[in-house]
Amino acid sequence: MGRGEATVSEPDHDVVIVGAGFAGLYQLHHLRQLGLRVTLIEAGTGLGGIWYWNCYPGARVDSHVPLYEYSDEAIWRDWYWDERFPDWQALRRYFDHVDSVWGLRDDIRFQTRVSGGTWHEDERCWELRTDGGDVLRTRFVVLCTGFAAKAYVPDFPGLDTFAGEWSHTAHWPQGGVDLTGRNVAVVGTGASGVQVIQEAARVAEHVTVFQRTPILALAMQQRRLTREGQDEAKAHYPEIFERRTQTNSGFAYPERGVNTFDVSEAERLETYERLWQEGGFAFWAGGYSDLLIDEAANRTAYDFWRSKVHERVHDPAVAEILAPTEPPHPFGVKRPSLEQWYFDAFNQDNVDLVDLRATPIEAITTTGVRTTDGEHPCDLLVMATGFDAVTGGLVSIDLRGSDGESLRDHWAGGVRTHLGLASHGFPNLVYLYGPQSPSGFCNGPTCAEVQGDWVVELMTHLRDTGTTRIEPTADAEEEWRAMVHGIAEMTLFPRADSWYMGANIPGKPREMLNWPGGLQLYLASCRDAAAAGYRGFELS
Ligand code: N01
Repeated sequence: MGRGEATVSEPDHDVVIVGAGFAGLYQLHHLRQLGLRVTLIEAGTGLGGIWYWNCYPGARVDSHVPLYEYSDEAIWRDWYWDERFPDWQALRRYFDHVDSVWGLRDDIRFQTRVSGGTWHEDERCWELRTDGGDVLRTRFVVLCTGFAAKAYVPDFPGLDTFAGEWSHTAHWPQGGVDLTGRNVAVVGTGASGVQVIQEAARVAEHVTVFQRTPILALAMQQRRLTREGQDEAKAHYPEIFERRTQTNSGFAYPERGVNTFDVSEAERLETYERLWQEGGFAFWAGGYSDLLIDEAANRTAYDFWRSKVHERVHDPAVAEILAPTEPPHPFGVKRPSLEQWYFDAFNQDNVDLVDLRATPIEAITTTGVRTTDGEHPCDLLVMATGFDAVTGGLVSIDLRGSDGESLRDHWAGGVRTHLGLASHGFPNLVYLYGPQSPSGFCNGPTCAEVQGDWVVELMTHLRDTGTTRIEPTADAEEEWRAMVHGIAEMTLFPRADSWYMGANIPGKPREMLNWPGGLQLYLASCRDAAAAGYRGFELS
């Protein structure tokens, strides 16, 4: 590759990237600048990754701008948003703007899905296969498929007999589905469910919400943004972008370094109220340091949250299902989502709440959803049932490593990675936003840049040293895995059946799937490894 002394024949590509979201586009832009021959493969017809697929009514990002965008001034200088939390259409326009600045499309193959790949040791290259029957030969593969690339639809009996329309939120028809006047049923109350439910409540004739676990949703506090306001704010963008790389969540909330019981109850409640009014994830990521570690501390946050919901929901019985006295799990260890009028929707006559803990789903019928207390008719069934998150998208590509083992088999007994970036037995393959990396615990664009920069530096090193093979050792994997699990055990995260823990998918090993030690310790580990000549990797 490039300037170094290649020891083996050159494949067609230096790098093939999979996925045109924040991470993939960043890689394409920067790796091309190294003079590498790079192609990006994308299954959709447009840019944006998750924002291409998630086009259900109400889909909008839970991280506010400018934190949720690239830090490159060439991009933000001339870009203006209408809202603090943009919707999927605005995000798609943003990605088109990114393309107009970085000029990416010519190196992207759209409507192409990578179905599998085989490592060829003799030639030190990957042979990737696409669903269209093409083969690409490349020295390196960078998977940027995101943590939510594989939708999960529960195996409800009778789903195939449903006579109305149904869709998973992440497979929403690109042409849209009008909810006006429809009789809508929504299964699932995660981030996707909350958004589609509050939208449906405004226009549908009737909405039935099927809740299994209450969502501890926070107030979004959406605001319109003006052009003038953004012009003023742009003077501070460089500091803001710098700041987000120095936090543990990739946001820019000040990390207070104060524990919950270090302050009086009055001060604590004042702080909670201020964070609540700030909106977004401030209440989650900008509060007391022991929130996710100390159960009693956590309970104070839960009780505050619960009081906010009960203030808004008129029927106390409904409020108790949405926000029970006893927490379903500690606050914030299952991802909270952001809501605008979600809780108010339950005061409307056209919205019903079904508590699946009391009356579970038995089957989908031709005309609706049957629970143990009877049939709930609908003509549009929305599965907001989430994802085989973090690992699902990666293992659904049939990748065969140096000994012929698939990535799926390599992880069958639990995920093994080095630095959440690469796996033993899979040379020249890295994944961004993947398992055992900050992934679901880090603001997406921040992670795309800081983790992405590490990969770009790695590729620069390989190019400059003529290195044609890199693979993590089995020992390094074991060490990283032990560290991820050890840190997770010190937190309250294992206490929830969340996608963070792989616990939302029946049969999936229950384990911490994200790096739980914060972005700073993660970056320090990555940088130390690089400074020590890529410790934990074998290079040749
Ligand atoms: O998925 P989820 P999501 N019977 O897994 C329920 C990101 N995201 O698509 O909690 C009945 O959170 C399940 O119930 P339970 C964001 O990171 C971001 O909403 O397992 N119900 C749960 O209520 C988010 O965290 C944005 O008991 C069943 C729901 O389905 C992640 O994607 C927008 C069930 C799944 O919730 C995933 O969010 C959307 C069953 N058999 C998504 N199986 C924004 O940034 C599952 N459920 C705005």
